[in-house]
Amino acid sequence: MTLLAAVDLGASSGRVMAAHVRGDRIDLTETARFPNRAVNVRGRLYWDVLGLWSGILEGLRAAGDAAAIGVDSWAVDYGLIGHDGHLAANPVCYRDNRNAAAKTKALEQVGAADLFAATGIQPQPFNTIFQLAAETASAHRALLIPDLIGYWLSGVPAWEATNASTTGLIDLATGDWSADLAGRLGLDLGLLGPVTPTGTVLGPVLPEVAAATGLALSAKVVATASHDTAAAVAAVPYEGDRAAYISCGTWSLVGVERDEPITGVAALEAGFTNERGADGSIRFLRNVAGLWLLSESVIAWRAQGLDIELAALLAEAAKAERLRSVVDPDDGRFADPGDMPARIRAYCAETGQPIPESPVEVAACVLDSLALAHRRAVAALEELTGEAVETIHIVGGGANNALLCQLTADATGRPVLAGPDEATALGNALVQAQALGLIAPGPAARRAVARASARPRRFDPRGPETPWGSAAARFPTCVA
Ligand code: LFR
Repeated sequence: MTLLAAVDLGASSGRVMAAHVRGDRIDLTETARFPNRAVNVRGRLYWDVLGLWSGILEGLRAAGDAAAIGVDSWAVDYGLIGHDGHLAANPVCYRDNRNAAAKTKALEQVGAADLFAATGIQPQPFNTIFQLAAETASAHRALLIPDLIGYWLSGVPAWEATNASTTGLIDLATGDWSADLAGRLGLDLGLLGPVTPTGTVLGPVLPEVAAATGLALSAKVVATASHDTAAAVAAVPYEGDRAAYISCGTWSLVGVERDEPITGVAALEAGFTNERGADGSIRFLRNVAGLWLLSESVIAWRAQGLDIELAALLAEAAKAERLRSVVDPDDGRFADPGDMPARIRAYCAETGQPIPESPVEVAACVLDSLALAHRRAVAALEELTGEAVETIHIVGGGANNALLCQLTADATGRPVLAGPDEATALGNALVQAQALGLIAPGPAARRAVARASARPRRFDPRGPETPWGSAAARFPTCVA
């Protein structure tokens, strides 16, 4: 048995998992979980990266004698490092509003279709390319969040490939930073170093990290699939062909794996993106606003003094009238942190639907709406790839939300296989295990271990899809 530590940072919480590699399977135990939420200071949304670092050190201390550590997190955000090697500015959250104007300006210089054709990345305001265009601080290096943590752990700067692909600055043809795009947008490529192949062993932990955590000086830091979605997709326990995945947490990332990108205007307009997978494959997927709508609602209710218990709320929402009111989760108004129930009510009022008042009604509306958005994305996937989707794997925290899994099966008319819920940490550990030679290389060997490590729970559609089809047709923005 070999012990690895998987550090997995999400937009609402971070965790450290001890991964016990036992030949043909990996068992995970959580050693620390700590909250994460963007912090608003003078109108700018920051991440509390130092709070995360403290949580990581605590989790590593509790993990014991790990042979290696890998870090994954949400994509696109970065920390700036000065010439002295220290943090030069606090990382800004991708939901900060500095990006929208930068995106508009950049798209005037390089059209959306050209940008998409060159990089395969859906132009979204939060892409690193637009964040760098909006950046006011100057620095020596920009390190994406997992690379920043990896640098603090090992002293070695890296630009891991799966996460680098999400920046919107990697040329699809070369797999390297696009000097052309950087030149046209006036971005300093000197901030970025060579793209680091996924699974590179960066080196041992720094002595100060070993001292703070009790890790051995020989413990290695591995550049795992550091984009959380890439890590989750690396651990999908596919059981057959023609399966799509939904990596479901703050976001629902709905997609398939492919050998080749799809960069035509239809994919651009349908909101799809082509990110790098752990083995250099393409993760062709669409970002659907996910359980963020629910988690922000819970925060708003608790701030109002309501005593909300999530499991009880979901149990009631399961019994609520279905499809009473639905919203398009991807409507821009839901993107910023804030009072989600109020925004949902405003949307329903504007569209002439019954207004969800109680938390149960709001939760039912959110879950029906997410299931509909999953349906829309799966339909678009089939159309764009020309390949049928027969099964849907839901992985990540959303796999524990039985109601969402059932509604997704109902709305899409496809069986849903739910789990593993810790797909991201599992994928993180699987890629590390391969880098250390504990598991044979390649996706097939990795998926065999993923299958042995977690048995998915199956949800079959309960009835005809018809009501979902007509609910989707209620909105021009929500057509299936
Ligand atoms: C999911 C995720 C998505 C990315 C979004 C923003 O956690 O990494 O893949 O588009 O967060 O970084």
